[in-house]
Amino acid sequence: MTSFVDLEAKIPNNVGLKDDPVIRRALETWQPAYLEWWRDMGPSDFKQDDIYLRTAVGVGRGGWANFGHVKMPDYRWGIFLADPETEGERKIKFGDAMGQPVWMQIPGEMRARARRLIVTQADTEPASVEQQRLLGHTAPSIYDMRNLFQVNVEEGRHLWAMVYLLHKYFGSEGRDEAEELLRRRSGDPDNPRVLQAFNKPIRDWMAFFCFTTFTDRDGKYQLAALAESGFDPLARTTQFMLTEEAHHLQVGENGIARIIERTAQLMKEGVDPRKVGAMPLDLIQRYINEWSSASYDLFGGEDSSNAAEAFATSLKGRYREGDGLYKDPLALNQNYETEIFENGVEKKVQIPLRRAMNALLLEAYHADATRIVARWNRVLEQYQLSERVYLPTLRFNRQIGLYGGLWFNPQGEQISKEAFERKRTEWLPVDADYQYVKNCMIKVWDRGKFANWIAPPPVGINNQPVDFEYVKFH
Ligand code: BYC
Ligand code: FE
Ligand code: FE
Repeated sequence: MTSFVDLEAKIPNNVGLKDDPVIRRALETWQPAYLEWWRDMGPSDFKQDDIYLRTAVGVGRGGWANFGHVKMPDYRWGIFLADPETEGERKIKFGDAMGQPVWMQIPGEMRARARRLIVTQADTEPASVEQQRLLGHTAPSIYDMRNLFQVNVEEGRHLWAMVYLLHKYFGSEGRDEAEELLRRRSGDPDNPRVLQAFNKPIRDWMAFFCFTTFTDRDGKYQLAALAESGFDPLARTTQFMLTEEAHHLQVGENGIARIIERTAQLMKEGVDPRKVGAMPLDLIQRYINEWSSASYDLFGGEDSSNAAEAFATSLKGRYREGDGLYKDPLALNQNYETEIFENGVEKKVQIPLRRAMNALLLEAYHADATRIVARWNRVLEQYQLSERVYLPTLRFNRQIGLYGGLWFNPQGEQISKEAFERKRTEWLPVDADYQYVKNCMIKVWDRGKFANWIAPPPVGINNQPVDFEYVKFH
């Protein structure tokens, strides 16, 4: 079944806004507030410049990847839901409602929980744009600048995707939440964003690439879990968001790979990266440690009654639940085994499986991130260097969950607070690191030119050459 895509509307959409005047008017009222937020909190400057962006104009093959030069404030943020996979009724694939047809409206008893999940998801999108708003000024190339802005406009679209759900299915409470989403600010002590990692500063491009690798990857896993939802509009919205998310993850993975490549070239030539404004591996490692561990916390507690409820009510599934990966779609009468630490002694515990849904999702995430780090190490291998980067274990530097507030080394061995503090400057970035990286962030905006700390990409965007004019300055 293919939906009709209305591109002429004030708000491009494939959800039939034309025939839904109440919701259309509500969203058209929210639109100026959104644009005002974008002007104030979106990328600072560059508003008059033409950026080579892709814009979603449909959800079918290729439809979401239309490229052209656009001024960011003119970007066509639209509302797109993936088309239903099959004709007829989709059935719920997990939880207590398993086997029932998916819901086209949100059942009353699930309203509060669903709204909370949607607001939490929604809140991360504008937060990341706020966190990244100054990076354009120090872009290492116009190719990278374009990628930053592409990520930013799509996070803006993700906010639209969630705000549509709030307006359409959650009445006046949903409208209030949509307004609040434009009022909270990343890092504002009085009115912060909901989740911790979205209040951390993204100070520089190293942090940006780590964020898109590790924090956007939380997005991939959370969206995948929501894409299984019994609440059909949520499932189809998040399915479409995932197609955009893949690009954000590529930007991160390739960004760090290119930094490592530049560093490897210099090491091979016997040049100390620090002497020429490139990124030494130990510094890259500290950034990896910082952003991976901050992202682990985004999964919530390993043992969580919230997670159990979200699964039981068929609102949030496991990763690829619908692909039949799991023997028991009800997740009953099973335990998840993990280790806890009591008075410094490691001991095994059993968590009822439904309560361990956050832990399961986090494990899938960690396996994925492990593969990414292995690919980065292949770059070092290619340069015949013996040094490697690593991904810290799930226990390292946690604030939330079973290991929150305890002290572990990156390999996961429990250590004293004092031992951690002695090693802190080895494991996590300190002010001197931030200062060094800041000094390296010199803008390079000539076509086809790249800052000295990052290798050029092997190919350009959408079959364009690497030295294409990805940003036209005015
Ligand atoms: N920071 O039961 P618990 C993305 C709270 S990223 C602050 O253990 P639960 C993107 C929690 O709210 C994807 N608070 O965990 C990436 C709860 O509070 P209450 C975002 C936290 O609730 C890059 C209490 O602690 N999407 O898209 O099962 C760029 C106990 O929590 C944190 C989603 O997160 C934290 N890290 O899990 C742009 C999906 N962790 O109820 C975009 C929707 C926990 O006691 N959200 N708390 O007041 C969820 O599924 C869940 O809310 C969470 C938390 C997985 C986040
Ligand atoms: Fe997003
Ligand atoms: Fe993203």
